Amino acid sequence: MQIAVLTIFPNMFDLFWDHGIVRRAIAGGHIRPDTLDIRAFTADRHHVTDDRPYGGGCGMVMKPEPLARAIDVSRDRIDGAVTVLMSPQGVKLSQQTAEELARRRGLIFICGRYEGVDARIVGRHVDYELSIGDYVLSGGELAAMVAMDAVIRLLPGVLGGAESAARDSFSDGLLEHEHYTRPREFEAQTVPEVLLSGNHEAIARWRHRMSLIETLLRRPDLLEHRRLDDRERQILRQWLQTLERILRHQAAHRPDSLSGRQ
Ligand code: 9D3
Repeated sequence: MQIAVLTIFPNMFDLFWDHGIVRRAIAGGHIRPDTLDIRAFTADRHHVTDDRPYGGGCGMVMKPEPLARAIDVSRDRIDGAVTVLMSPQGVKLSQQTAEELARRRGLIFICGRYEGVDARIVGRHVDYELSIGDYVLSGGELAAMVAMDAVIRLLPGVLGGAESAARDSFSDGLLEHEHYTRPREFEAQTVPEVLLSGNHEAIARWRHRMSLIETLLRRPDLLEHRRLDDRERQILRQWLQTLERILRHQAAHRPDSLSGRQ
């Protein structure tokens, strides 16, 4: 996959391309990155990329002409590319969007700065408008790195066999179970006995239970939107029974509070 990034801060991407899985993806020929400096597509002596907003107001707007030229050049270099504008007004990035982008032949990321980019760029030259969440960044660069990282690790062959197998079995809508490594005892806390047992089936069952309870406690919204299998439903029913037993005991001890008042 060819990936172009359009930015006025191309150096910000040097470290991103040069580390970890992203670097491996480049070395393995899975992605071909291309960082383009929007400033290089300006036509004026001072290489100006922003201008004052029509209608007044504070802040500056990214000029359309350099961006349009940079997008055209990127499109010529990458056939079948879609353009992705990183912006606070965008659709929130999700794993599903990352999977969709990972199926494209090429991607062109546009990193906004200032108050935003001229609306005529968004209307005519942008296929996706993506945000990475409801908080304010200083520009689209870090957001583009987040989106690219999510996409790149999904490309076939980028993750090692074990890593991608783990992903297939467990990116299925549950949070991960907790993890332990040596030593067996750390700050007076021991590793759960089952993990030392060597019983792989028992370990798998324990991890599944832990994933389910972590998800229930921290992200109940994930369980509501997910199909539970038979075992998961049984685990939840058991917890429900335990909770009901506890509440019945409470009611028995405090008959006055049976009315359901909170
Ligand atoms: C004061 C109004 N702000 C709009 C919500 C102005 C504004 C804030 C931040 C305009 C641009 C920016 C720069 N942010 C991004 O370019 C950005 C972003 C973000 O701020 N949060 C989450 N995702 C993204 S993607 C790009």
